Amino acid sequence: MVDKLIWNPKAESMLPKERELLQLERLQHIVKYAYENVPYYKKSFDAAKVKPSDIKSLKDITKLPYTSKDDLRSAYPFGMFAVPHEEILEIHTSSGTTGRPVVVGYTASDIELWGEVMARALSMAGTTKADWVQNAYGYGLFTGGLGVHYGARKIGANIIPISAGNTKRQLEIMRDFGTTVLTCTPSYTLYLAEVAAEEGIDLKKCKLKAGVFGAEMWTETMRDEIEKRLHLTALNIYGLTEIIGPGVAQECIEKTGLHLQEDHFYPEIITPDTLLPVAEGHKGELVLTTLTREGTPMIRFRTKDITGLRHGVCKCGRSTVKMDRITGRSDDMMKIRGVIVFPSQIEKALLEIPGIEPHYKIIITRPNQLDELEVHVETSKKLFSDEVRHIEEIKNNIESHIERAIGIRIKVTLVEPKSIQRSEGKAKRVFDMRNLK
Ligand code: DLL
Repeated sequence: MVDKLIWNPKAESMLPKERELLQLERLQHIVKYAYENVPYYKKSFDAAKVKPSDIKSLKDITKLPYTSKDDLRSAYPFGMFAVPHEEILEIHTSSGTTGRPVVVGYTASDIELWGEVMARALSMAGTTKADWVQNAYGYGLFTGGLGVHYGARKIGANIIPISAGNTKRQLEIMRDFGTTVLTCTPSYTLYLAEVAAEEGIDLKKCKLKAGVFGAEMWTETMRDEIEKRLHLTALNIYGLTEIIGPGVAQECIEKTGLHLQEDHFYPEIITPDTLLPVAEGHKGELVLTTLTREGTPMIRFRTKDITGLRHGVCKCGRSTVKMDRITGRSDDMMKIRGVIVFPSQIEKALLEIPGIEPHYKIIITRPNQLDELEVHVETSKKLFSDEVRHIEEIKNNIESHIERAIGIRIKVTLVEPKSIQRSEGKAKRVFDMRNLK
């Protein structure tokens, strides 16, 4: 049973008018602070001919220039820092798979803020002092491990700081210590369930009640799969290194969107092409401004994540704006023969088919100047040992199902159970071979 807990009712259930006043006060402060302490912002505001004193209402935020990941990379390593190094307590970096990593710094007050938003997030999953939180996000420069750690510590829960990996040990600890809250990437949960079955560990008999899963894209169908296999309530957590790490937004047990901690992070949704705001409820790219960060304040950071926002009071009692599940990134959008396709559409379509395992990879190639998309998908053991004719039928069925979902026919290859590499952290599912040529 997941309790309905609100960690900070004053902040999370505030009247919208009251919150807007607080946001404006904080926005005016952070814009002036960034302008005066980070040369990058002085330069970019001056170039856009905007001064901190021009921010008279929340809408005036649109006068400010955007900040992109490339801007942050150019400032490598410490160009975005607003305080001297003596005041920085901790450093984190984005994974930096392409190019230089983004470096962010946390002052004592930023660490306090991180603990606060993460305590709010874990409370949405019913976490109390009485819980055992098995934290299987990686500790280190990645923000997942320490972010959850600070939140669980603030709540006073028992933290099992196991970090990512060591799957057999994770399961033994889960069973022997009586873990109640599991935190890791959604893809890792499926691997845990798979190894549990091999090791004869009955997850039904474990004490798991909730999971706080994020750091990568996942779908509603994946949630159903995880809940069925791990016997817990699976909730979505969102965040990014540039803003704070995990804790920017989190789902409550109503599962109707992620509450965004908007007294600390101010959200906007824009159309990536025109950079203009979209209407309430419509999807676009999320842009975030940190209202209270001291170490590395971010003004209008373009996250590239695609989502929509909805205002209103939730059944849980929180009044914070709700963000839809992320359906893709404006930069992982695939354009196949002129059609825009997001990996999440493929995942959703795949998992609707019985006998298909939630393990897949998407491969993009360009054999004759034309993009080709191929999906490798694992089948269940039973299905794989079936007659060739039957397998061919299933393959055609999947191809047609995906075609109905995305509008074009792509190639599907059924592969042996367990042949697709499992991940302990963020799963890599899209392989764009076009860049390798
Ligand atoms: O992934 C922070 C985090 C740790 C979030 C643990 C949740 C749990 P980065 O490594 O900087 O930070 O990656 C940030 O991951 O811009 C999204 O594209 C993606 N992402 C994060 N959470 C979700 C989610 C952490 N719930 C990038 N759904 C973001 C979809 C997510 N994508």
